[in-house]
Amino acid sequence: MTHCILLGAPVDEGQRRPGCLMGPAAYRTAGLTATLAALGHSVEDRGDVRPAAPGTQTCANPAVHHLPETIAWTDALREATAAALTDGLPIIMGGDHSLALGTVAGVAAHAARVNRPQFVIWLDAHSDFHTIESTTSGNLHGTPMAYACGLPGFDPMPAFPNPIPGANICMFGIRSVDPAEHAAMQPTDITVNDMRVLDEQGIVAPLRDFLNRVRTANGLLHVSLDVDFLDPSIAPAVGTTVPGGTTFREAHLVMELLHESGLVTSLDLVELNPFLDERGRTARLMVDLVGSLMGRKVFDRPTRSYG
Ligand code: 4U7
Ligand code: MN
Ligand code: MN
Ligand code: MN
Repeated sequence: MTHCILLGAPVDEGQRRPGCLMGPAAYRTAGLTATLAALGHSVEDRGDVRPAAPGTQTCANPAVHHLPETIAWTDALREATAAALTDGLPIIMGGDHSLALGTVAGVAAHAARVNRPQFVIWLDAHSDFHTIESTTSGNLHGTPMAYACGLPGFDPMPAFPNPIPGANICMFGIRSVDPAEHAAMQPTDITVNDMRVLDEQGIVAPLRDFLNRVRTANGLLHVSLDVDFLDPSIAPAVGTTVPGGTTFREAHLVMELLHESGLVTSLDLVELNPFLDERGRTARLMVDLVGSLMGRKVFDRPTRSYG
């Protein structure tokens, strides 16, 4: 059984639709602690992370907003995530996806400390591969993957500790990539399983390939789950809806296979905007997905060779 550490990250500054700051309260209300406890895990809710007062950093891109606030969140979440990793499995309850600037930096810092390679699985409609210089929306929730890869163009931010090689990153659910992101990803070794790949091959084979690589390398595996990975018809509580997302069963299957792999060491839950939800259904679906990730199943089966 696992010691799960809940960290609230009510980050709203990385995009322009107020409401993601209500995410941690919605996960608590939807019963995340009880769900994990019912599966036999111990749960420690460390409350909401509190950033320091923002500084005065600026950048050349006039579209960018809330840069000092984002840097303050990045610093606070990097430290809180790295600290939690020494004690258990951190589950970061967001908050918009700019929080991953901090959480992924925290897992990378921990990986360097324990001398193991860091892997990331990015479940999202978007590649989030803008830099502070390239973003045209100015919404920094579209940047964390490029930051984690150590791309230039993040000057006002703290340097990313120990950038993650593209070969250690696997994306699923992708169906919205801006031209600048596409160009920036081209030279990398990131595995981009866009929706076309899932339609043709299903989700099992590409996921198994990646999990086998994580296992062979004895890597740490961070999962970043953006609500818009899911089709908006089942998960409406998100600011950036993109049609053609994953189904209920595809999403649960990813979580079930991740559980069977035994490889997951940290998890982000991001982009839930409870203000846009329908009677809590998206929050409950996200909590149920965490249940599958942490071992809920209908029947016990002998563990198969799914990575
Ligand atoms: B999310 C976008 F233009 N690429 O940069 C941008 F399409 O965390 C969207 O994945 C970013 O939800 C979405 O604003 C960030 C847009
Ligand atoms: Mn995202
Ligand atoms: Mn997204
Ligand atoms: Mn979004």
